[in-house]
Order: sequence, then C-alpha cells, then structure tokens
Amino acid sequence: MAALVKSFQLLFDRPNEPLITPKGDKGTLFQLTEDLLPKDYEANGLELNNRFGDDADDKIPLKPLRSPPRFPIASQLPVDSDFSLFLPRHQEMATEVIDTLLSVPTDQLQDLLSTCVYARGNLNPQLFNYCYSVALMHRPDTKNIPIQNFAETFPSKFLDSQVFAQARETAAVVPRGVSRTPIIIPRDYTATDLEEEHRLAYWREDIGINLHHWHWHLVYPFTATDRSIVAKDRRGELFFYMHQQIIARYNCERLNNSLKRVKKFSNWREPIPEAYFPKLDSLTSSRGWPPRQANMTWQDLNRPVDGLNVTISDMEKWRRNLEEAVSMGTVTLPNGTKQPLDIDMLGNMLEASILSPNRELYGSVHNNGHSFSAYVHDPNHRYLESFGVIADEATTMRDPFFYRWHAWIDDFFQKFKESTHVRPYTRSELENPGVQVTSASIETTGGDRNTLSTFWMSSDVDLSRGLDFSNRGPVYARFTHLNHRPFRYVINVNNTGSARRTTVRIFICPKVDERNLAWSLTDQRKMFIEMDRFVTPLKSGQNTITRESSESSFTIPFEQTFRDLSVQADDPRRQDLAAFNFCGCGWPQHMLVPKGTEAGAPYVLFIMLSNYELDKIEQPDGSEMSCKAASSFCGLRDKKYPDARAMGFPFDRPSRTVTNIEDFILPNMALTDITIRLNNVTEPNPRNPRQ
Ligand code: CUO
Repeated sequence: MAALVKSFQLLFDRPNEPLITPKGDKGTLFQLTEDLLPKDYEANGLELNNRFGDDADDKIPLKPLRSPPRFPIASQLPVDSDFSLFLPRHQEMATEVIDTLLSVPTDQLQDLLSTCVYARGNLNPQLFNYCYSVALMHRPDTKNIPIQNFAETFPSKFLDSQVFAQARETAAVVPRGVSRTPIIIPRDYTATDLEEEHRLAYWREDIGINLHHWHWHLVYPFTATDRSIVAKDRRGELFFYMHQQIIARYNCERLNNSLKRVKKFSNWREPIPEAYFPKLDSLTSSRGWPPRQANMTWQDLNRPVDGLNVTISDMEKWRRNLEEAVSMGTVTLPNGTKQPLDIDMLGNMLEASILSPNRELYGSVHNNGHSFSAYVHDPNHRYLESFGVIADEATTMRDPFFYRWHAWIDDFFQKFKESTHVRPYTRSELENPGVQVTSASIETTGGDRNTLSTFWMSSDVDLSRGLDFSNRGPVYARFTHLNHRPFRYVINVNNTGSARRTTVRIFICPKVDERNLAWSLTDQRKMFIEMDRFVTPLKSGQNTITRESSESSFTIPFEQTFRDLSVQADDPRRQDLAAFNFCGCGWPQHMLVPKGTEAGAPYVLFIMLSNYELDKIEQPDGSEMSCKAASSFCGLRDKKYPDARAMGFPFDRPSRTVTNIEDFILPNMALTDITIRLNNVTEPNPRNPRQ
C-alpha cells in the first residue's frame, strides 16, 4: 500500500515532463503501456520508456486500461495554455476530468492510478494538477494521500522568473550531492518606491499567503458535478469571512505603511489607477504573465476560447438584483417563490458557487470580476493573450487590484450585515454571566510586556520538484518574509459560577484611524483581525488562561505551509493521516502579526470569553486531525464548522447601542493597549539547509 501512495505522489513531480522519464528523488519509473502513452509519444514512447527502465531500480508497473477515458472537452486545452477556474470553459473541462477521476470505483486503486497516468499524459499540466488534487482530496480511498505543496510543483507562480534560469544552471553545473548555494530572491523586484502601493509588496507577494489562498479555494471549490464537494458546512459564509479578514489584515498593513484603507472598486466603468507588473513567467506556457498598465478600464468580454461572453451591463444588472435581495432580505428562486436571505446564501450568490439559488438572476459577480480585471489588456482575444495574475487563485493576491475588488465584495456583505434583516446582538448573546475577565496581556520571552515584535527572516524553498527537464537534487531559492517573535496571551478570569467551558476570542486592531483619531465602532469593527479562537475549561474561582501564539486556530506552522511531502508516504487510509489535505490550508504563522512600525504602532488587544452554551456545535463523530488544523479559516473535514456563532462574532455586525469600543466592553471582555514594533533586520531561518 505504501508503494501505491508513493506512486500517486509521484504524479505531482515535474508536472510538465511526460511520465516516460523517471520521477522523484530515486528516479522511479512508471512502466507505461501502449494505451497510457501521451499522444506526442505514440510512435516512440514505449521504446524511450523502456530505455529509461534499464537504469531505474525502482519501477511502478501499471495495469492496462480497458477503455481509457477520452476527455473530449478537457483535451482541447493546449498543454502550453494557462488554466483558470474563473473561466467558464476551463470550469467545464475541470468538471469533466474530476467526474472521470471520481467515477473509478472505490478501492480500485490500480485502475485509478492508470486513469490518472493517462490523464496526466494527455491533459494540460495545470488542469491535471487541479483536478487530480480535488479528486484525491474527495475520494474516500485517497483522501489521505498528501497533495504536494503547490509552490514546489509550480514554483513559477510564486517566484521571480529570473530565478529559474539560475536554478537550471545550478542543477546542470553543480552535481547532486555537492552542496548548492541558494539563489537569492531580492526583496523588491516588482517595483520601486516611486509606486506607493509597492510598500505592501512584502505582504501581497508573500509565498505563504498566496499558498493559503490557493489551498483554501482547493478545499472550497465553487463548482463540481458532485454537489457534496461544494456544499460543505457554511461554505458561503466562510467565503465571506475568510476574505473579509484578508481585507482587514491588508488594511492594518496599509495603516502601518502610512497608506489609507483600500478603496473599494464600485464604479465598474472607472479607470483602474493601480498598475501591476508581476514579473512571473509561466513555465507551462513559456510566456510571462501579462502586466496591467495604469488607468486601464474594464471592457466587455468576448473570448469564445474561454467561454466568456459577458458585458459590464450584465454585471450591473446582476448587481441590482443582488442589491434588491439585500434590501428586501429575500432571495427569488427560479420558480418565482421567495426565501429569506442569510449570509451563507449571499456568499454563494455573490461568489457565485453552484449553490447559488438562482444563477440566472444573480449571475456570478465575484468570479466575473476576477475575469474582467484579468483581461483588461485583451478583452476579445485580439492579441491571443492570456489572463493576468488576478485570475489565478495562486497568484491573485499579488495584485493590488485584488484588494480593491474584494473590498467591494466585502462592502456588499457588510451592507447586508448592516441591514434591518440582520438583528443586532442582544446583551444576553454578548455577555457570559459569572465570568469576569480581570486582565489580559501579551508576554514575549525576554521582550516588553504588551509588545509584539516583528522582524524579517530569510528562508529557503526547494525548486527542484517543479524544475522540469533538468538534473535532480535540491535547488534552493532564498526569499525574505515577515516574521515575529513567538508570544503568549495571559488572561486572568474570575468565575463566580460553577466549572464550565468558554470560547476565548482574541482580536487585535490599530488603535487609531488614518487621521490619528479614535475609531467609531462602525468602522473599527471591520478592522479587527481575529488572532485566535479556542474553547477552554474554566474552574470555579480564579483562572489564568495562557495561550501560545503558535497555537492559533487561524494559522498553520511554517513547516506545514512549506512542508516537504516526500516524507509523508504511507497507507492512504491510515486514520492518523486523516484530513491531511486540509492541512495546507491556513494562514501562515509567519504572517500572524502585522508588520507594525519601527517606532511602534499602537494597537488594541480585545479578548472575549463567550457563553459556551451559545457557541457549541454537536459534531458527528470523525477522526481527529493529525496536523495542526487552521479550523477557524478552513473548517474541519467532514465536520461542521466548529463554532455556532456568526463568523466574525462579535464584530460581524454593527451595534445599535454603542458607538465606540470602550462602551462595547462587558465584564467577560477586556481591552488592552499593545504596541507592534518592527525590528528592521533580517535573520536567517534556522531551518535553512545551508546557512
Ligand atoms: Cu479568493 Cu476572489 O475569492 O479570490
């Protein structure tokens, strides 16, 4: 069984190389049969494969397929094309492939392996990688086969294109076994300080943040023939909340960089002043990702090749229908009947996922917004150009315009939260009788109390698994990212009642707005970033709760973001590997704390101990995670979202009674002034293979 798992994992290796050549560090060879050969190699593929076989110690025999799938739609995507789920034509292709991979009977893993080998050989590598990942994740017999780290499979989506020529040189010149010097990626390679948006490049272009976003959308796809893949518990609401927190975090970073909050893109006929020159090359298409010049405007899209024929007027019409749904508090179904609107449904309508109750009426505003933005340079395929980075979930967060678009999306959700259809919290929902927080603070070993300390770190990532057609052995790229000193929250609580449980909710927020003035709660509630949320027992009397920053239920550890999956091989059904593929989803721990400033940025720490009776969820039995789960951002596999409250509680909706945060505080809450101080130095990551 372990050998089979390894075989499946090797299909991720070197995605642009055919399976005719050996794969993996040990040079393992798939023994292809005639029916499994890629079309281009029909004439000589077997001979070549056999020749490689003479040198390979490790071989994977394959069962011939009785009737190979033909993929009539998906095989039309050229192998050198880029792939985007936002394009209807590509969605259709993905659906066809995913259906085929899911339709192989459960536990017929040899048949599945041969089907995947055939698919890999005959489909566009990016399309295959996506469908293969989704299928592995959602088949009961493969759900614990690790999905390879996407930054290792397709490193060109994450790193400056100049790295790859150097990496190839290193792989060719320095034999494996001889230590190879890491290739240094400069910190500022996409723009200069002439462009003020470039101040945020360290955040937008962070590899961990982009991996999280890609992985989140892999766990929560918006389309599939099998509805259960999409219909995960509260997925529409999580779409809202995970992206809302991205915008809140981005706005915190902006304030720390003397920039005002991001301006939502609401007039869709207005020029876009933000330019973006990504300097990434696609190793699939051997072309650069198209840049966007300043002051381009959305144009009606007519690109038959992508199945896109949509006008700005269509978008405006859908928007009006959505606005009407929000103002009425009801959704109109295709048969004309009405249903009450809730945030989960609104998430599915706005995105839109296949769970949208009426695609005809509400369209697909968010997804099409990505496409309009990605094709401003070639809206009707006149120049045979591909899409910009904003249409790929692995690269979209690099573009400053992503935030302008998602600020509009978020504002739309907030309008619903601010409407009369969402009832403000009553005191009894916010309080926790008998529970009194007497103090809350942040401690850092060797550091000042109530001070968070940030700095820069340089870390290495191995490019070799994605470095097709080159020699083997690790080739490292060294990049610089934000990090912070580990810290802990210390909360003192007096419980005058009996022993019970409570949910601890921890947020931080800049203390003042752009004008250096105290926030009104109307604005401030949207700026709170949730740092952690966990359930803890309280005994009767005095309690001290201590929680480490590394335990956050929003983040995954650095090693998990950048994990090397080659060491994970094992039985695909082993329970302690359960839910592994959720494990790459999670905000990267190294980006938990905003950068702050060298002078020290004033923030507030908000702690709430909520009434567990109103928080708890009855869970169906399920296996525990073997990794650290970022359940607050990514949910739990095959389980309900682990909190009964609205996501973002207690700040997800306005208060009708108080206007500032001080007045919001009840005895079960605390507000503490803290400082985030940047130490502007770069330290090497102690995990780097070479210092
Ligand atoms: Cu995650 Cu627009 O939803 O990129």
